[in-house]
Amino acid sequence: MSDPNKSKSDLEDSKKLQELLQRLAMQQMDVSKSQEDKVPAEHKFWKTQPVPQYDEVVETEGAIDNEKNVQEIRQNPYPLPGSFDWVLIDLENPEELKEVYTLLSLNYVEDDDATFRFDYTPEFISWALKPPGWKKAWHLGVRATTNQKLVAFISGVPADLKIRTNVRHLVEINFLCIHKKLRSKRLAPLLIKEITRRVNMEGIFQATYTAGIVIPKPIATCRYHHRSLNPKKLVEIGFSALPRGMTMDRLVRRYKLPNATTINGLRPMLEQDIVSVRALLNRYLAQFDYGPVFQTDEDVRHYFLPIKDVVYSYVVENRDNGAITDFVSFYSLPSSVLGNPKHKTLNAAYLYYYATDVSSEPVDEGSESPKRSKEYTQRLQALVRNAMILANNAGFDVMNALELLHNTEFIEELKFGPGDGYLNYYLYNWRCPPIENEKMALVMF
Ligand code: MYA
Repeated sequence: MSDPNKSKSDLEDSKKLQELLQRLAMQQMDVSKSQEDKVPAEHKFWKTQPVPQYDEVVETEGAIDNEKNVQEIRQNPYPLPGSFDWVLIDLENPEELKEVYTLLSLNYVEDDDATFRFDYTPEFISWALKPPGWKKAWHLGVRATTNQKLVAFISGVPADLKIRTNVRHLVEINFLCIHKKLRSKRLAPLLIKEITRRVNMEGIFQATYTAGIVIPKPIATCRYHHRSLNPKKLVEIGFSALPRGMTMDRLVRRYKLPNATTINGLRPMLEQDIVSVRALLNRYLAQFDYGPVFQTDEDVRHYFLPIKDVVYSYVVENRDNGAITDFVSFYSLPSSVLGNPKHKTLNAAYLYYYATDVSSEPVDEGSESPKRSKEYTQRLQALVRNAMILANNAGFDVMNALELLHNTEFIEELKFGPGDGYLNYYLYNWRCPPIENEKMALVMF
């Protein structure tokens, strides 16, 4: 006969042990205190997937599961509970695009206090999910059988990612969303398994994705930093607080920017710049351990040619010889301000990719934190400061930047402040030792 008390205490012991292991693993991973409460107690789903578990010390790099032939892959969709159906969303159809927009605008990522919720526009969603090589098979939805309402979504887009010395052709998974009324019913694992199957059917076996939550097992964790452009509005909506002893006037003065840009030859990127921008970006990004490789001009055209209210890109053209020496970009991702009587939308610009021909080689080789040349640091500061001026002129309230690339070269100097948010980076079916923030160069939406 079983002893219910004993089994309870066994259960508690094993739970405690697991929590301890997780805590230890997180210490190893350097997960900050504020991240700890984002870690669920156990991972019924993720422990079955080809990802390293928290206690695995990853030292080698490579696939976890072997690649399969198409015939070995499950041919039929995973069954959904009775009242739901899989659908492929046609994002070229404005009505279906609107349905995805509505699902996300009401149910996608919120901050911890439910004050802000991402409000990706239809134009943005269409841009983000239809890069060269996109597939409708990877725009996967779930509809309620009775009224055909779209209640869940997950997407993948093809990408080429440099992971240390390898370049993998894989998918970026994003926009996983389940209607608020259908949460905690284990629908997410089904969406993930079904998109995995559909990606595998195309001969791809790795994915990268980012999330605010901690699951097994991040390869990097990057903090968000915020640079106020419209400090008064940011205080009014509770995005930032008026520091003690500071008046609003002083705060406004602290973040004031000029209207005119300061770099000679800085101008919006044009069609004619695509080839040069591609070369410059690939050259610059090659120094990082985790970042995109732009394989074709079409990729660069898609991701960087400016689209109003979506993506903003600028080049610096040398007026003597016409060479493109620098590049900087940001994208527009508004958030709904929830329950504020005065403001409905927070207009946020997210720093995207940048590149320069000024050498970023450390000038004091061997020291623990590499110091780069003054010329390089000043160049990055000027580029991002000019991006801030342009974002401010375009009506953005804040510029956000992750702690990756060489962003620490300008974050403090340009008055970015550390935020509460962290973004964890993951790989599916690819072992990879942890990567330092300043070797990370992948910016996802
Ligand atoms: S990140 C953005 C995620 N979206 C949101 O945060 C929007 C608001 N939230 C929701 O819509 C729901 O809460 C979601 C979970 C849908 C997130 N990534 O159905 P459940 C695991 C991975 O009961 P729900 C983005 O889009 C969770 O740990 N797993 O939960 C990238 C648990 O598993 P386990 C997640 O709350 C997405 C299980 O799901 C996430 O109703 C990358 C619970 O399921 C998350 N963000 O729904 C996806 N959140 O028990 C992975 C929860 O094991 C892609 N879970 O802890 C993997 C690669 C696939 C392709 C491979 C190709 C080769």
